[in-house]
Amino acid sequence: MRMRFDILTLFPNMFSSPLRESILGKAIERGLIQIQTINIRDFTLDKHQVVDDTPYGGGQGMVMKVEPVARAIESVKAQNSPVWTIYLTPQGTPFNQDLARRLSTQPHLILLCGRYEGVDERVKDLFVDEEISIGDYVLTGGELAAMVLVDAVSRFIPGVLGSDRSAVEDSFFNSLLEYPQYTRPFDFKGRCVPEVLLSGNHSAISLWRRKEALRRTWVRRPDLLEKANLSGEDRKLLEEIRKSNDDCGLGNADCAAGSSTRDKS
Ligand code: 4GX
Repeated sequence: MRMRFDILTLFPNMFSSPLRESILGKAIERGLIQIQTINIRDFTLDKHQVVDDTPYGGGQGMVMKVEPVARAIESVKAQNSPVWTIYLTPQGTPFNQDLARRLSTQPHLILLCGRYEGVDERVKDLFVDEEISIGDYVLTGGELAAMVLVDAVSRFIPGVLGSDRSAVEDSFFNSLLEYPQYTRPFDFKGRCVPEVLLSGNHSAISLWRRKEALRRTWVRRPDLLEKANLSGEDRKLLEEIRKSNDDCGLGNADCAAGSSTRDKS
């Protein structure tokens, strides 16, 4: 069951490259997701294709007119199938991984991208099911926010990340930040890979990774630790972290000696 995204925008060209490269590009090729852009300007009826107008009551800027947006949304809905309509706005519900997962269960989303001072309020009253914000900052339009949403939601569609991976296993999903990752070379400008990762001792590696994930979360995002599902072992590791004067795993004390022999190449 492929998931469909219809993106309503005044700038459809913005979407051509970002959503068609790499993982999402392959997901489209394989028919797992379908992304269509619809130019709201194509739904104007006047000669000059006007999509905005001055606000009633006065004030700065322009407001997107209700009729072209309404006609664009109705043209998508006319192809029947149930659809959930989202408006991207700083006034919306904060977007997060849980919301991305919930939206991934919808078969068809309409993403409405506002420009200027936003859309006429009656668009939201009559056509929008949910308002979503990707964060507390102001963009020049909803397009980048829509791309963020499509990307994060698509990762939950089975097969999009490939058969051996799923977004459900991501550690953010379990409320912890990720542990540090390394690849070759072993020694880069005197900064070495932690020895435990070369030990071949899988239980020691797992323990180290869990501890570094906990350490990072404790240092950078203590708010996530409150919500995390911590085991007794996790609490013990956190106690060690609190007691130690470690510097987030960035210490590289034993780097110099014999490093070249440790390169896997
Ligand atoms: N998360 N923007 C919407 C137009 C606008 C202006 C005022 C309503 C009121 C954004 C965000 C975001 C910029 C999209 C302004 N709409 N969207 N646009 N942050 O900043 O989603």
